[in-house]
Amino acid sequence: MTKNPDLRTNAALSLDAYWMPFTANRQFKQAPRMLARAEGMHYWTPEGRKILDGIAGLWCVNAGHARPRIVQAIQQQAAEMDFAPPFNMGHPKAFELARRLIEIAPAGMSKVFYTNSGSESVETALKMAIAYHRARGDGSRTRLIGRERGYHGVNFGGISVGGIVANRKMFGTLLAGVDHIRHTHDLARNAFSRGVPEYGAELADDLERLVALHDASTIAAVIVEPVAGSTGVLLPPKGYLQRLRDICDRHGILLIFDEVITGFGRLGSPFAGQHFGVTPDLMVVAKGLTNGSVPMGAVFANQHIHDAFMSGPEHLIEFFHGYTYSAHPLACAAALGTLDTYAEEGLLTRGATMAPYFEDALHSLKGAPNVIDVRNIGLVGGIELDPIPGQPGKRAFDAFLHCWERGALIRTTGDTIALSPPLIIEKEHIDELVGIVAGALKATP
Ligand code: PXG
Ligand code: PLP
Repeated sequence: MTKNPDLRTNAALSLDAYWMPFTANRQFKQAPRMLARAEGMHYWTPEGRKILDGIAGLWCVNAGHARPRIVQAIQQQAAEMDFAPPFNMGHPKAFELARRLIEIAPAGMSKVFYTNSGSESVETALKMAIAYHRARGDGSRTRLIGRERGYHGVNFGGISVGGIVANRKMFGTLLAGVDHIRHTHDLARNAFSRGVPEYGAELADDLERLVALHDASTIAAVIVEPVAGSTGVLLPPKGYLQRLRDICDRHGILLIFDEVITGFGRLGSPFAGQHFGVTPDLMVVAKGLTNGSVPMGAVFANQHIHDAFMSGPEHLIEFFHGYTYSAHPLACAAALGTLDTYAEEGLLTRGATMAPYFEDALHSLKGAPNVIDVRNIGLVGGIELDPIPGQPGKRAFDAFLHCWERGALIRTTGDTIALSPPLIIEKEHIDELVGIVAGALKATP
């Protein structure tokens, strides 16, 4: 390992060129937070400080860091075949991976289309939905429905159906023909719920309002996160997702689940669709697919959607869409190593085993300074704080900085702290993580 130069004294010199994503660049470069190494539940800084990973990197390193099967798979693949063109050509691991993914996916999800990120998966699913209706001769179904506070990545389709104002307001008119149903967050009725909240299934009926406004014959699809992550860990009220499914069925609208965060064991089942017993028509994944090791995303489709495309002359392309790096060999190898690791260690259901302990630990924060809600499901937690008047987001960001200094990596969004640790977490890690968060809440009143 190379020795780290003094990044603080050299800040202007060495940090200038990199324009960082979703980061307060000027603040960061004055006091950079660097990571140099990772293994299991931990990161290490260049100075050798050990940091407990409370967020699985960025909701993606579900099996923990530097897992041997994944490392070896990537190393071997890089030496064997670095790249294979995905258009008109194939390589065995791409097919093997799709077959293995279908085995763990919700029943009915029978085709896999590869991308390189969650954002690309979202665009792919939205295009599939519109093209599916057109392929069936129902070309007036072009409208896409998202949900307020939804996060579906950062490309134009995704921010259009997304509902986070900061991600939308700078970017002009976005995609035409998009509307949104209401979000489900309701502190007045549901604060400090353990698991899914009791109240709010009727919010799914908001889709009926949009059907009445636009007519079902113009609506292609609805996209939601089964549990919304980036917007602050918002859980679906009891019965909500089934109700959404029923309304979609009644009106011939496709239901897309964005499982970029909920996929691959986060809730204690392989996918949220299985956890809630509701199967979508299209399912979007990324992140945990390769344990965060090589960029990769995918869209799962049911047979019916796939078959609607398979109608023209056989020598013609059926779906004019794809990426240079779709089914990249390194990503396929990494994903296979990841699925092996998940299977060998039972990680896709381990979240369910650890959830009760995690839930109790999180809810011990009720009563800590400024905590106005605690939310949890599987191995995801949200701790919502009362904002400092006139400084939204600052209270949670101060807690983030405090945790970083005390040796834990957490994530904040607005004034909510999100915890989403690797699924290999043990009870003592949960105690340590929640203890550090409790300390931060006391220290930053
Ligand atoms: N859909 C959902 C539901 C996501 O959570 C994406 C799409 C986009 O994936 P890519 O791979 O293009 O980033 C995501 C990504 C946060 C945070 O702080 C969450 C995400 C990305 C960045 C930050 O909560 N989720
Ligand atoms: N821009 C140009 C000029 C290209 O040639 C390509 C791909 O061939 C792209 C963008 C898209 O790149 P990717 O397939 O990696 O998404």
